[in-house]
Amino acid sequence: LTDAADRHYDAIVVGAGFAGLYALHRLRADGLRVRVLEAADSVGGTWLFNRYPGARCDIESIEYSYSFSPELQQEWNWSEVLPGQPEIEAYLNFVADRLDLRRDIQFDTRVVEMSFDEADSTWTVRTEAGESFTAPFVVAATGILSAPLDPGIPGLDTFGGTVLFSSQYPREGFDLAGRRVAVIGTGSTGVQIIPVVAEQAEHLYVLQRSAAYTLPSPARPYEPGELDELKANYDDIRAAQLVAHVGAARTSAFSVFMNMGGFPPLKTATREEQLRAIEENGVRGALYWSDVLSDPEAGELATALYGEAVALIVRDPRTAAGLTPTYPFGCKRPIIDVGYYETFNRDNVTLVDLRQGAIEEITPTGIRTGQGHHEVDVILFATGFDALTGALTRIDVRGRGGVVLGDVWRDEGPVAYLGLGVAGFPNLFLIQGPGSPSAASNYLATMEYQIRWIADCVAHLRGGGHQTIETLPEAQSEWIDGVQALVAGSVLLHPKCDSWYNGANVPGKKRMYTTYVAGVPEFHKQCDQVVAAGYSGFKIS
Ligand code: NA7
Repeated sequence: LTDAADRHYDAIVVGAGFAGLYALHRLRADGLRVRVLEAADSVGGTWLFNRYPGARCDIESIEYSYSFSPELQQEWNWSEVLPGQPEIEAYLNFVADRLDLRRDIQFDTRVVEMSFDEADSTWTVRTEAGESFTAPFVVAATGILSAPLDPGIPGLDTFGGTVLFSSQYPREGFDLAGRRVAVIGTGSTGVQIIPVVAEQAEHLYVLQRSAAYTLPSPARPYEPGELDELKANYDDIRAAQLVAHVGAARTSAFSVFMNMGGFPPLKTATREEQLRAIEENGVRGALYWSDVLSDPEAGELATALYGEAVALIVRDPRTAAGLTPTYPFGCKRPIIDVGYYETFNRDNVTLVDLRQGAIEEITPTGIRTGQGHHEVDVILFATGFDALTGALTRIDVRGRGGVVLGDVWRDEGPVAYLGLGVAGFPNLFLIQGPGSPSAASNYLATMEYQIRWIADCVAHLRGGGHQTIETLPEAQSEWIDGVQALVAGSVLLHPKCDSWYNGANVPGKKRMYTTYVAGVPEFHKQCDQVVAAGYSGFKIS
């Protein structure tokens, strides 16, 4: 251990994923002494841990990448439109090397406690190994989907086979050949895993609690020369990205679902027109009508038609019915897939629709549901995350008066101002925290914006001889109320929609929708205005 003076920094960044790496680079460029603390042994964050078979981004590589450096943009070559996990991990390693970031990152260092000392306006950050670091500023680059959800199924510790988590998949991979595998979870992750595992496993049981709406993915390799052409126009691509509602103007899960304008309403379509739509367009034909999101009755018709479209692909009628959602389309994050429904036509794949009988327990040899016992060798959990807040509630974060951030979020729900600051926690900056566009956008667009915002703010404070910036409680309440007003009356608040979007996927978490849906450009404008008004809504001391 070095002595205390050596462990005092101008800023501490927690996490070395996309956000942490850029925060380090940007703050260091301003002359700050920065230390990044990272639990893993390498860079990558979410894209290091989620190395499960089939892991792939659902936003185009040239937009889901750093925009701050023309050199990085030109030097890195993406091979695919929607990049796979290995390529993103390699990209982040390239960036870390190219910008010489590793010298300021301490790996294998899990932060367990952060407390703010009011006497000297300093954060003390403690690690699992007992080290402590101090700094006036902390950037929590801890990720929005980085705290895996414990599925809490009784008997898991008695299981004699192998337990895998999609979000902690073994680095060396895992040979599934000849094994009976259960995948639990059919969100974006499960839908990606299932077709790949089906090809490897002897038998795959898909344990599904809620059926997904998923549309065919536009994933493909770039054509020869295509990337060069895109790179030649990178300035235009980035400019278009920044004015796009979701922070991505090109191919993405959002574009697949949003390019539905210009179609007639489903409610007035004849039966022949409805059937023709699904025969010609598959599942997409059930959803692309203009009234599906705005009119609940049209939404119900669309769900039924979606089931008919699934039944055109999946041969076994019972399986097709099991794959039909029972909640409205549009209230969970869009999912795109590669051969998902076709997978259920394989002889070695069985759908276990948990709506017909839930999981009761895990036994030494498998999983017991209300429908019987399924003998398996491997259980692979793709059960999601304690999103947005989970990474920070797992750290003992104490602000003014020793108030614990986890307690605030438990009692008030996930609150923050501009997704950046929480009242009572001075000089602690969140990235894409509650009330930011996070889930409804390309994470990278606002992440980069926020880090520039934070760096400028820190420079402003240091330049003016100020010690702290702190969210005002009334500004926070007003912001969160505004965020919720944006979705009032929309399908996003439908009571049947339990998801990480509203916290309902985590037992005991306050159900609250805190994603900003007025769009990335508007969000950035609002944050700019706060600065122009002298950091309105914050108290600077
Ligand atoms: P999600 O979207 O939260 O999906 C988790 C899935 O796991 C979902 O199908 C859940 O069913 C299911 N789940 C969770 N707990 C259980 C238990 N105990 N038993 C059975 N099934 C369970 O997480 P993902 O990782 O797929 O995706 C997260 C985001 O990452 C995604 O939106 C993209 O932005 C990238 P449920 O629907 O709750 O009934």
